[in-house]
Amino acid sequence: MPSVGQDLGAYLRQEMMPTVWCPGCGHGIIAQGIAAALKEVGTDLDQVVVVGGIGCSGRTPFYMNTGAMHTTHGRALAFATGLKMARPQLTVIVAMGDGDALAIGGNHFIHAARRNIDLTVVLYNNSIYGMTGGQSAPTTPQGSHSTTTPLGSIEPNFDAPTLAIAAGATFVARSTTFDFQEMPKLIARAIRHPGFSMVEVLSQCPTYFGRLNRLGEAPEMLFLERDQTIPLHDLPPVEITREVLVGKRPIGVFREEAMPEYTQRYRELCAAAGGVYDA
Ligand SMILES: Cc1ncc(C[n+]2csc(CCOP(=O)(O)OP(=O)(O)O)c2C)c(N)n1
Ligand code: SF4
Repeated sequence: MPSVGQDLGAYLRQEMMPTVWCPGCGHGIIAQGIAAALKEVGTDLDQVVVVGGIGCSGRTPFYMNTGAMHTTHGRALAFATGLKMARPQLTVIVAMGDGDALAIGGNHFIHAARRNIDLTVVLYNNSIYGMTGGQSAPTTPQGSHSTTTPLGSIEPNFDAPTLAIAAGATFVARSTTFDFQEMPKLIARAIRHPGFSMVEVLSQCPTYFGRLNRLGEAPEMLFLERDQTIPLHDLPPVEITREVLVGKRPIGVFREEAMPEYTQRYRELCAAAGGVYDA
């Protein structure tokens, strides 16, 4: 069973510690979750590449004992797509902030999902732009404070799983840093899934989101994650937007479906055309 807190030394670059993350940041819990998921899946680490964009979350590849790509803000999926097309045998995990994935990189996100290319996005959702000082993101809940919404955001926020499913992602799940036992299992399932997979992990940024919204320190924020979410299987089987019924965000697996995968279809196309796809 994968679990944060077990011995994950072989999966992390010890020489890069300590991390740049603030004390209490949820990003370290998610990075450990990815490490635990890799241990569970058992893939040779030489065959794994973790790709990151820019942002606090984008630092993740620095700490994983795998291949690493540190790319540009919002473009992590474009780099990951190129890598997967060139080397389809690799396991490619994309560590993305909510701003990275759904703001500047929103277009890459929906089109990677639409293609059903075999990439695993781990979406670090701390409801804010962390690295640049707490600006609002498309995930900032309506009414919440950020440095760019000092009176409270007037915009509705994106629901990442709904967006991913609508775009065509074939494995879609949500977890939290509070659920540190369950979260690596979902990431492991996503890695095993042969298609575009996304696990959104609700994470705490005590430095900006917590402070600007007076939510307390990291432990209080973790308890809020617990109190503001509900396991999917505890909900009535209606639409994904059922969170409006209970005022809580569902956690669990929203979609898991086998569909033709992009690099596979590309290989078949090349073969049918008599060409060579030699990756
Ligand atoms: C093209 C471009 N625009 C803007 C920036 C500045 N920038 C760096 S990180 C960041 C936001 C990071 O927020 P998020 O992606 O949510 O990640 P977090 O830091 O919260 O983990 C921004 C706007 C940049 N690096 N590149
Ligand atoms: S600014 Fe927020 S997201 Fe960035 S390291 Fe600090 S706590 Fe984490």
